Amino acid sequence: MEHWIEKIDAAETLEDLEAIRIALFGKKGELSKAFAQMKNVPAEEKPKVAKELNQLKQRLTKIFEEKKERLEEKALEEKLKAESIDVSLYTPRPQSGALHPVMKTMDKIIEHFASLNFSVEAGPLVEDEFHNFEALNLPDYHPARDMQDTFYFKDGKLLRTHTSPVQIRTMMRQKPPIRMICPGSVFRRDFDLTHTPQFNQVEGLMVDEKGKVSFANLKWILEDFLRTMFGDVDVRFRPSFFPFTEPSAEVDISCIFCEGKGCRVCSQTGWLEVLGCGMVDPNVFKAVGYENVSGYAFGLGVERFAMLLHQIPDLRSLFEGDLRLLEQFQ
Ligand code: 2U9
Repeated sequence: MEHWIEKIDAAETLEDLEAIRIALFGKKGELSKAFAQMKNVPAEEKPKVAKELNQLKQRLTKIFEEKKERLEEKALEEKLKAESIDVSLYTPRPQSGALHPVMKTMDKIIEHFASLNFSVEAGPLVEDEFHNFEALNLPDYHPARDMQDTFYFKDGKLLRTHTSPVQIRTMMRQKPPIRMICPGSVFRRDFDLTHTPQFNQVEGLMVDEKGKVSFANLKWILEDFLRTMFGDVDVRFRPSFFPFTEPSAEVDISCIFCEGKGCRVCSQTGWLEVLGCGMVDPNVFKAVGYENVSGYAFGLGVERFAMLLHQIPDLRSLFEGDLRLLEQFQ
């Protein structure tokens, strides 16, 4: 039986030890066989042999249990080692998202006007000819209503070409005074280096009793806004024409790249065109049933603002979804 002590000692794993347990202590194991042999031992020797056999069993059991304990400790140690987490190890940071520069710009514009108590309004992207054109003094022979310029549906509805129908809907829903902006997507059949079929506008509208809203108010509001957006710039108003405003103006800021000296971005003029505006045409007020009111309106393209603010040279990069652009705005 002494060889079992060597075997137990040589066991390297709990599996080795389990095989020994079965072969030595199992029902058909070596010890059971030895006890079974007791029937062949002469009666007078039985107490002595039985005593020796029991002592042997106790000794082997003790050695076995001690070995088992050591192997269990070793297995636990190995398991802990394998499962341990090194908190000092370098792990790459999870990629965090970023707001698209167009949305960042939109938020900045909205925040400015919201701080002046302008409400922020929204409306449907799919519009009808009345809200998108007729009510805005765009007669049906106007080129903007051509299939060439507007996305029409078969039922005569269309994708709004500006956010102005939101102002029409707001005026038809509410009484003056109105002080609102409407940011959102607009759609035009135009696709080249400087135009995309979908882009974003923010338009503004202020309406109150006749005489209460003047071109001077419009000038102040826009100069204040443009200096919030672009810093210490000069602002100039150039007479222009829009069907929905009279008088109308286009608004320029002194070039933020060359400070008005003349460069490639401003085509050597020293000025950058950023806005259109004017006093709301009386025909627009007639269309929504307003009387004895005056008001101003303005409109801007958000992509153009984003490009100027972040010095993005190519409009198309704003629409490509390239993560390398977004990563620069984290
Ligand atoms: C109502 C009445 C008047 C909104 C206006 C402009 C001038 C304008 C352009 C800027 C760049 C469009 O995105 S762009 O191409 N917009 O120049 N928008 S006045 O006038 C309105 C709007 C609604 C009821």
